[in-house]
This record gives sequence, C-alpha cells and structure tokens, in this order.
Amino acid sequence: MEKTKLEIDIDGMMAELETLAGFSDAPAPAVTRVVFSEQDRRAREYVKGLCRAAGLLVREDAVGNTFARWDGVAPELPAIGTGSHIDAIPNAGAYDGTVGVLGGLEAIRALQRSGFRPRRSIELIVFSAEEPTRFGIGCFSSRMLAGLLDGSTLGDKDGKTLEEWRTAAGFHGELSGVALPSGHYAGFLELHIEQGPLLEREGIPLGVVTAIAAPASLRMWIEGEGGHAGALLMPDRRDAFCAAAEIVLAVESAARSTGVVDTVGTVGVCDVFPGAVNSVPSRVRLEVDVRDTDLARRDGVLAKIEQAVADVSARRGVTVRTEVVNADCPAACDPGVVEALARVATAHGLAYRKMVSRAYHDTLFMSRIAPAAMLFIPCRGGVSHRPDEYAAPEAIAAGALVLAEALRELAS
Ligand code: HGY
Ligand code: MN
Ligand code: MN
Repeated sequence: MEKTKLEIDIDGMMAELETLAGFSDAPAPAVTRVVFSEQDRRAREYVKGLCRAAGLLVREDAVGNTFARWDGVAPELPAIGTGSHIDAIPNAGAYDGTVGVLGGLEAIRALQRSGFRPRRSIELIVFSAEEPTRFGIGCFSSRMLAGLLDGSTLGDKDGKTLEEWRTAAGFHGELSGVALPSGHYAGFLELHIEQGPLLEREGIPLGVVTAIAAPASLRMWIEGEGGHAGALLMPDRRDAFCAAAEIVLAVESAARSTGVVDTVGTVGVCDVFPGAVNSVPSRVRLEVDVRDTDLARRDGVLAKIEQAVADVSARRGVTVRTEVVNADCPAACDPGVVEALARVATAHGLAYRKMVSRAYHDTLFMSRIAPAAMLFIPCRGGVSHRPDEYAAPEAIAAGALVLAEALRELAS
C-alpha cells in the first residue's frame, strides 16, 4: 500500500520555536532557561499545551520529565520514543534541544494529518534537564530514567537540593519511580542540531549519529592562603588563583597531548574567593569538562590532569580537593535504528553522513535502556551554546520529515 506523503508544517514549527525562545531569562536573541526556573515553568506549560492540542496524553514524572503519548492500536506493546530538552544554558541559543522537542511533535502531527495509525504508541519525551547548569551534572533526568542516578544527593552550588527545587516546581512522587523498566521503549530517536561544523562544511543535510562521545566532568576546590595584596610578600604567598591557573593550562595541555582531535578539555567555571582586587585569592572552585570518543584515551587525560594537580599542589603549597561529577562510557547507537534513519533519508533523496556526536545528549542514557540513535541537522557555522546559534527552516523541515518517516517505520 502506497504510503501517504508526509507534510511538515515548517512555518508553524518556526513560529513555535520563536515563541519557545521567548521564555528566557536573557534578552533575545540569547536564550537562558535553567531547569525549574520560572521561564522553564512557562516553557513547559507552552509545550504541554501544544501536545494536548495534538490530542496527546501528557504526564510528568517526579522530576519533571514530560511524556506526551499518541496511543497506538496495540498500546500494550513497548512504545517508540522521541524527544529532547528545552532547558538552555546561560546566554545560549534557540535551537539546542528545542528542535528535537518541537520537531518530534511536528513529526507526530504530520503522521496524524496523513491518517497514519501507529501500531506501537509513539511517545514524545521532554527531558527535564539536559544541561548541567543547575545541578552540575548533564542529563540528570535521563540518567534517572535509565536507572543510572537516584537523584537523592543532587543539589545546586548553594546547597539547594533537587528535592527542594522539584517540590517548589510542583513535581511530586518518589524519585525511585522515575527509572523506566528496560524494554519500556522499542526504540528511541532524538533530532538535534549538530553543534559542530561538519554537515554545513560538507553541504550534507543530515547526520546519522552512530556513537556519542564519552563525557566526564570534575569539580575542584583549590585552597591556598589569602591576605593583603600589598602586604603579603610574593615569597610568602600560597595564591589559590595562580595554582588554579596552572591547573587550567594543564587541562588544556592534557587534552592536546593525545594528538587526536577527538579529545577535548575545558574549564568553563572558575569562582575566585574572596574576589577583591586587593586581596590574594585564598580559594578557587573550578568545573572541568573532558571528553573523547575513545574511553581509554579520555581516562588517560583524566589521569594526566590528576598528576598535574598533585604537582601544582606540592609545588605551591595549596590543597586541591577533586570530585568526579561524572565519567560516562561512550554510547554506540543501535545499528537497526541507524539503518532505519539512513534508509529513510535515502528514500527521500536526502544525502546523509554517519558521524559521532561530540556533544552529549539524553540519547547517551536512553541508549542504555532502548535501541537508540540520533539525527543531526546542520547549524550555521557549527555554532551552539551562543545567541547566534541558528538552524535554517529547510534544515529543520528535512530533519522533522525524516524523523516522522522513521517513527512511522518503527511504530508500524
Ligand atoms: O554539553 C553538551 O554536550 C550538551 O550540549 N549539553
Ligand atoms: Mn546544550
Ligand atoms: Mn542539546
């Protein structure tokens, strides 16, 4: 039987993306939307409204993961999931995550408009938070869905706990009820901007993700001795910020030392105490991000950083406490789901390339409990996590169309 041609309402999607971007704690074009903030709450309400308008059954779990379900003919079968996140780091853009949420919704609506009736239910997931901004760990809510984190010890920099944040945001229920049973989904797909330059550079409209790089993040507290910037003489100093500066450069050189472009190291957070121009820093807090597509290489970089910290602290007479926030394995995407995406792209005459995701995503953890893969679309200049992040309507439409077709295939 000839399959009905699917139509993506890209004008409607772009308008929804623009409305969603307006729920922000930063002036446009920047988007800041940290989980459990007022703007996050408003954004959630908006997206749930769109899901209900599409006739989807909406539920939320104890930490705010949101599920919008289109019941299939055989609702007892494991569903097919798709989705992404709507939280955004400070001073970010309008497309990271949101393209996968609104693209997944539009894929479902396009299937509905075509008269398709899924055998397996199709469920759109809006993960409560993919970004590490609030609690210092990325993907806390999909980690919990995958049963890899119980969430009871999570808190923000000021010590306010997940428990306090989620309760204030109106999410109740046992944290233990968040983990999904393995086999809950028969497949999972995430549409996302590439957050890198390859697709645009090669003029290829789609990326089929075969693996997701292994992320790790550390927190470090460097304790030296403070004092008067004028009176404390250089030979007597144990300056915590100078020690931190050496550690930051050691992170960079450890990442470069593998000689492989897949190894990256970043220190994106540096808090200096007391933070006065005429006071020698006594304490510094660093947050370190280290990734690689190869686990052993990534762990080799972590070991080099640990050695550098020991050297700096001995030489400078400071103490350094390091906490490993996460050190995850890479994800191999499911070959069956990968081939389904490749097949659909080809059937639509859309070029694609298989590739690794250097950014982490909720799919990294969904792949632990379901056959999963990702579909990338190009973003201008490969830019992301910046206000000038941009994905063209035709790119988003192509991604949503291939996602819709893949969902049709997997849910049939
Ligand atoms: O950092 C990441 O890889 C993701 O964009 N949060
Ligand atoms: Mn992001
Ligand atoms: Mn993202």
